[in-house]
Amino acid sequence: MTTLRSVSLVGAPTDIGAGARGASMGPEALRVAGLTEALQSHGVDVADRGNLLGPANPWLPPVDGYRHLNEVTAWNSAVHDAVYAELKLGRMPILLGGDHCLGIGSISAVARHCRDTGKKLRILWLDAHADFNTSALTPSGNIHGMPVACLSGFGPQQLIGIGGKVPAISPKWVRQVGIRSVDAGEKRFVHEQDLEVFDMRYIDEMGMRHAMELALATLDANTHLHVSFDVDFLDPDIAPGVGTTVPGGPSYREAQLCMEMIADTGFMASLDVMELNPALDLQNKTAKVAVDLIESLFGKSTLMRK
Ligand code: Z70
Ligand code: MN
Ligand code: MN
Ligand code: MN
Repeated sequence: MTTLRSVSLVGAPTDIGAGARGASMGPEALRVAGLTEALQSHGVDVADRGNLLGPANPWLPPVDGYRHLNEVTAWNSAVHDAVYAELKLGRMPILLGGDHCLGIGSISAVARHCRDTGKKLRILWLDAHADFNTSALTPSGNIHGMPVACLSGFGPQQLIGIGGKVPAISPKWVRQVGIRSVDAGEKRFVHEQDLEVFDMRYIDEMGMRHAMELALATLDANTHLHVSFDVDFLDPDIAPGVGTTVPGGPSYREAQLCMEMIADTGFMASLDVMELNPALDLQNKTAKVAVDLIESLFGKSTLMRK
């Protein structure tokens, strides 16, 4: 087990890229649900760095296909710098979102760290959505629907340039799991760019185990595994507290298996926990489920395993 045992929590309290308000309260809800204590109970050294600062949400309509582009850029620059600094210290950053537009800052920092250290990067994108829209394809202008495209070099210069290299990643490094809501133009672009997607139809037919075996195939000791966990990946029955619930997601057991299989690789070196929306939650239920699943990412085990 080579998973880093020193983690840094970085809160990014904003809903600047989302279509609903409230993900800005996500970091505090995860803390209230006991994230630090849960990680410590598995022997993890936890440093809570508190919350990043950034512009307020002006809640304006999109301009040229982007909502709040300048504010999204400011937040992602702050996330990039914070995540990159933690990686340089040899710690595992856990980004507490905040909406999923912040995956641009987080993953561009991880990609930069991988260039510095000669590591291969694999990105596991756990989400109901592909987040592969562009300004021309988006039905909403919400940038939380665009981070995978931006990281792959399809987006506005001010966002795709964060982290110092365009594109920050190749779509070949991404595996998406749990996908069940993709816009029409976005779907064509996913196929054109040949993203590897294990959608819910695949999981229904083949099972979470097989999907994860393939999504985690060909990792080796030189791989940095980044997990970008959009809480709307989960079925709304267990995770109602997200801005965009999509029925038909992974059950509690399927999600646990997914996390346990990631833990078993020992290669996870950075993590995003995104889109938790306490304004839409029921007594912090979704935050508690998220903390429980994060524990499994750190090896909370069954009686059958050492
Ligand atoms: C839609 C869009 C999205 C999260 C919603 C929705 C995107 N494809 N992502 N909730 N996390 O507006 O681009
Ligand atoms: Mn490192
Ligand atoms: Mn997402
Ligand atoms: Mn989503």
